[in-house]
Amino acid sequence: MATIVKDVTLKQGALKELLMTKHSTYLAAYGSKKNDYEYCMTEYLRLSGIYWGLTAMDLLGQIEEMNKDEILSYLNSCKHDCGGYSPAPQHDPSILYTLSAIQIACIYDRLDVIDVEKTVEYIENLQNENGSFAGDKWGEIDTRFSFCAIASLALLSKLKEGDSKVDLEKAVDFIISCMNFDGGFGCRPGSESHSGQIYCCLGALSILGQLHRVDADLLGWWLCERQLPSGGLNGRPEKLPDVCYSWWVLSSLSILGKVHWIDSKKLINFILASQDDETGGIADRPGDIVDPFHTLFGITGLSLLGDSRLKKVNPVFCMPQYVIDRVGIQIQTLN
Ligand code: GRG
Repeated sequence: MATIVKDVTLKQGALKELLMTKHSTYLAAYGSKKNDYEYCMTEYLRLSGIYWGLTAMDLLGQIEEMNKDEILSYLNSCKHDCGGYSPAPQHDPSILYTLSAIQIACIYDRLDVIDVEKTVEYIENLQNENGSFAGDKWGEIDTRFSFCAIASLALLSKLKEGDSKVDLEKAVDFIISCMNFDGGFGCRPGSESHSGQIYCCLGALSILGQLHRVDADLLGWWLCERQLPSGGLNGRPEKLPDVCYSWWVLSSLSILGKVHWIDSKKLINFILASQDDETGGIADRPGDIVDPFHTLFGITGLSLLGDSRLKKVNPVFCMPQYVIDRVGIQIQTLN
């Protein structure tokens, strides 16, 4: 039976230039339109949204255009007594937004705004007996949360023996138990491989220096099969391409030392064709509506592919490399 390849076609005359100024204008304006429908509807992920915008602006060399005092005061308003952070005030804290909070504080070199001891305690309390992590007090388990826990501890410089009660060995064992026959990883043991989860698992293993437990060739092959004739990447077989996989797939290949296994020129064309030359910003695919999430991952994808106009991004933390250097973290990569 023939396989049907779901894909899009890039238009003749599609954009071929990175619209740096348009993107920074779009991102800087995003936070100032607080009454917009779209802004109100995305409150439930606000703190991550701020991290996406701030990181993209920093990579574009425009971080000064962001309102630092407003951002740090908002960050503080999302802090809970338990040490966790919520996406917005009066929402429940979760490990997802706790990582975003720490990332924002690190980018601004203001880790002093975090109550490190409390936040480490929050993370410790989310670990289960089998090494997995819950995302919040409601208990859902997902390898995304394992990544958030490990990355948060790393950024807080709390990964050394005795720094926390987190059982790192068990954390690694749980991640490995989510590895599939195709070399990829899912959200829980037995779940389908998905590029987003693969990024999380490889990222956590890289931070903990455990990449030898991965079948790099098998996984690298699965990841480079995500590239479609349009040049865009999908997140798993038989799915449409999406600019965000220029991050989830490419960062994973970067950790494995295999970025050259995909056709970078075609991927660059796909990302550039997904820009909006009127509003600025990048969409999931050409012709769709732009948003800060896809704008960040288009830019980070281009940075990983070596676009010299952008600052270098770290493939594990999805933060500017100079910030990771300043914190003093050394990640493991292969080759
Ligand atoms: C520091 C960048 C960073 C992340 C923190 C939250 C997290 C850790 C990672 C998320 C990884 C993930 C699961 C990404 C995938 C997101 C996504 C576009 C999911 C869509 O899934 P489907 O099934 O889409 O709706 P497909 O493309 O499979 O149809």
